[in-house]
Amino acid sequence: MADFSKTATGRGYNAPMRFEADIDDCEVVGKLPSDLDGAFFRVGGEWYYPPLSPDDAPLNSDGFISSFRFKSGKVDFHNRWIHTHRFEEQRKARRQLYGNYRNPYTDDPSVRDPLHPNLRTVSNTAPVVHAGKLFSLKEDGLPYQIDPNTLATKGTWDFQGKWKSQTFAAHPKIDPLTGEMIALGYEATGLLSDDVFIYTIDKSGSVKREVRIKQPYVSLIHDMAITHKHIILPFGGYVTSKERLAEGKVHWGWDQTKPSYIGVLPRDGDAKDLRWFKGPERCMMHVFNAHTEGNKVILYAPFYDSNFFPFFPPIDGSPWNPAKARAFIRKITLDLDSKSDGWQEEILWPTQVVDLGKVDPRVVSLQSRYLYTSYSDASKPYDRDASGPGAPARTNNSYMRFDIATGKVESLFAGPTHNLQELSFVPRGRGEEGVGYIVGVAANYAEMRSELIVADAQRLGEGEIARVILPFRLNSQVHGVWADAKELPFK
Ligand code: V55
Ligand code: FE
Repeated sequence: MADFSKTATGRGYNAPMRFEADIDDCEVVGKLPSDLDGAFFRVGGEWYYPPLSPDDAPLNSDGFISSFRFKSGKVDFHNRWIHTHRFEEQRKARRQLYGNYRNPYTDDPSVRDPLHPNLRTVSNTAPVVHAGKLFSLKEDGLPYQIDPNTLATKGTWDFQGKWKSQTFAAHPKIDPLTGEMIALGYEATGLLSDDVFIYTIDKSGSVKREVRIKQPYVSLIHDMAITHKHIILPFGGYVTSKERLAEGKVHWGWDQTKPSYIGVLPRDGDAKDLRWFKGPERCMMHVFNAHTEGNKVILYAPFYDSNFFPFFPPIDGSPWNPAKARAFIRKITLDLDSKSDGWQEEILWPTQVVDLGKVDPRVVSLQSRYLYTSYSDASKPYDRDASGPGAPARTNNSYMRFDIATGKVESLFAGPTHNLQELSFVPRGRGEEGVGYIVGVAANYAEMRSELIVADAQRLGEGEIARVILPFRLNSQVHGVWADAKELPFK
């Protein structure tokens, strides 16, 4: 029942591991900083059973969470499946029951779930920590609350019944000044609906505001940004329809004729105060940060020129174009005084980057100086021959810090058989932006194992401080987050 040999990632580095692990006092090369007290949580997908169809998207794999708990210069590791409704159902049936990515019409006939997206979510996208709780998120369902010590799944969370959207997108933003979490759900009133609900949740975790808006067309609003005054809603290109779901396709296809949009909503405003700006074909997945300057909103984001995901193919039948799936560090200016509905865009650095960016969480919503992500430094070696099966043609071999003030990049090369996943920022000290650590997982294709890199965020050019060695491969991460010991009830 669990034959993975016919799936794209059935063998080699990305083959599913399908086991949970606990390692006390992991192997460390170098010396972990003794002031690291907290945990790095990472969420991604791992197929428990192979997908029913070869056309399914890898983003439909079952949610899987890991933690690296740092304390007193030591680190413990844990790994767990997220026990979603659907995970439990397939485990009971001892086979895959659920069909294509966000298409309930492709489920096994034995699935009798009502058409509520929450029963289908795999919760495989991002961890978030707010008001003393840890959650795992995916944009098609509600958050699942996770025990930060054991990683056991505690069930879905609807904010004491005050979260009315059926969905909760994976990239809420936490305002470092107020402790509020701004979050949204799209397709909020059901599959294919154009309703978007936007919430402000106060620092104690209670819903304080709700704004209900309509989207110009139904599309994934994957990420969002906040400033001290505005909520920013970028989306574009991906489309869905009743017809494509009836045909059994994955939820999204790419429509190159569709404009991109960026919504700007005042944080204290209502639906009538929302302004949509319109732009060219763009795949708007993740943001770095945004701030408001007078009557302008400045957004830094590594958007792609066009469709990044080959498994959400163009709806016109044309082949996916890798040459346009390139992300750059973009500065987007939205002028609220302007009569036009366009925006200004500037590419700040000529080299392509990975669209998984971070800033120091203490400057979210404020003017920031540093942007962090990874990229493929072509001047560095890649030993493909020493890398095992499953190693890609090109790797993301370096972390980078981009200095907005000077345009300078400082980078850290992870190694000749290494591919970096998303990094996270660990704040340290009294609040000065950029003071802290960078942590993130690297795939080591030669050793067929995962390694966690710990680096000084102000000294990337000097190389890492320490590397945590796991004796096995980790699933591929989508997103991760650092939680300080004070933020969660750690044992
Ligand atoms: C993304 C990830 C998703 C998804 C939609 O990175 C978009 C973008 C891991 O799931 O469902
Ligand atoms: Fe994301």
